[in-house]
Amino acid sequence: MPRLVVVSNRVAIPDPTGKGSAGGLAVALKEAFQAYRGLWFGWSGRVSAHPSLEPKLVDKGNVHYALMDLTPIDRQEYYNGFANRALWPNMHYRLGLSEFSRADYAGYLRVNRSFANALARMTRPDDLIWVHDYHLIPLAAELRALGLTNRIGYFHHIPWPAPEVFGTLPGSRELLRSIADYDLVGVQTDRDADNLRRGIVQEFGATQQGTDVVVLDGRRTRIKGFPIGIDVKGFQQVARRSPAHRVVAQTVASLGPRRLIIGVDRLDYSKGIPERMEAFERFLISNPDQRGNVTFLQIAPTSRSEVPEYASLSRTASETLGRINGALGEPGWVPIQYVTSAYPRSVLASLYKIARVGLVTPMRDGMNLVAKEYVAAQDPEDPGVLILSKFAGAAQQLTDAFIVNPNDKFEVAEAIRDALHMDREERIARWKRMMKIIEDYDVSWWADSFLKELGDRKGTNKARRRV
Ligand code: ADQ
Repeated sequence: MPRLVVVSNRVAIPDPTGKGSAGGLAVALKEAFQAYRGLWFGWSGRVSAHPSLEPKLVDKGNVHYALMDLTPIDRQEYYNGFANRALWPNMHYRLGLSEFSRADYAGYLRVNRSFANALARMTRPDDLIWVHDYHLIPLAAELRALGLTNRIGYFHHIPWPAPEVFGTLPGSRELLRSIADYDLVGVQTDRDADNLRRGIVQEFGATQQGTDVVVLDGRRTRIKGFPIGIDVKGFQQVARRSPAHRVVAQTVASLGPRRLIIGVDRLDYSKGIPERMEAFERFLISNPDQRGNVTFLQIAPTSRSEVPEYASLSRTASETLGRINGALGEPGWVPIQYVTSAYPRSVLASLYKIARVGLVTPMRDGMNLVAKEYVAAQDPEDPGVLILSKFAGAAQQLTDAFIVNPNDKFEVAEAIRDALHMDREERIARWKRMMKIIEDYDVSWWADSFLKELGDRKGTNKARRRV
């Protein structure tokens, strides 16, 4: 069995107390690391003025962790700058928010190169290398330039936009070319895969072999959809135990007979949080009989607060909230409850279960795991209804949700009304069909199928592509 080497921007070391809420990728890779001996390489999350060029090594069970520190400038240019201010908005189709700077792009390439240098010294020829997400797109190109011929895979967690959109970003041509240094590239949906393959074919005149493979300068890269899933059993176990947590008890007490609508997202402009509040406002205006009978709880932990666009979003969300609650609230009833804390998974699971409607309306999202968690947490005898944006990758799979366009607040408001009125029989029928898909394509399926295909040596690229 080859060794599995995972590379991601942040590395999640298990909490020694076992109490901490494990990050998404840590949960996703747990079983894969049980099957393979593993190394997980990436940023420690720390900055230091003079970081070592060698990673700090930590051993936990059968996984070795290799942690790199960054300089403050690296963090600013690579992470806050190019990754989160240029690539992230571009890939979420928000061209007006994408801020390109040459210094940031140079910093992004520099960190990728220094990660590749450190990683190359630790790899063995038969290691399977699995790189994660948009922070590290050029990593394989850097590793190949150092002579590595390993099987290298990449999974892209966020949308891959149409070539016409991606092509507006300076540096996009070089990044697209570096995709061809991977053997296998996984994206969330078939549409993303098509966008990426089309980009490489259009930009470089690469040839396509069959549906999935592009060939550029004699190198074959397989590009296809591997929709990420959740740990269904683990999540359901957590949802079944109703925790005696203050937040759950207070939510139940404050609701009384009212029905709950829930939204759970990182505070990010891709998630459509102010737009969702306005859709709920529209619902209350169009359905005055519902005022005082429904509460919308939006949980939105602050993220990337060093990036100016996120500070601006935070202000917009608070202003929208204040305006709506001021205009429509009554003594004893606040229409929208808004909290910016992160909660343990058990609390989220209980809140999902209590909520009659899960409102998941991102403007764009690679997949959106909250949609799947909401469905998995429901009571099979009396499930709630999922309202889901057509622009979330999850909408390609969960076609039994109420699929909406989040740009149309009237459409979302109507979906809220219909969801609240849906009879139990229909709720159960839709829930069962969604649950089947969530179970069939859970997180083990995702990791297993990607790694199996990455390890498959048929059509292996023997030589490196270029100097
Ligand atoms: P995210 O943009 O972070 O992930 P999402 O898929 O919804 O989006 O995952 C968020 C995770 O954080 C969920 O597991 C959720 O439970 C958790 N979470 C959210 N709010 C929380 C809170 N207040 N407290 C605790 N936990 C909270 C990126 C892409 C997605 C893609 C994933 C995985 O943007 O499109 O689905 O990676 O590939």
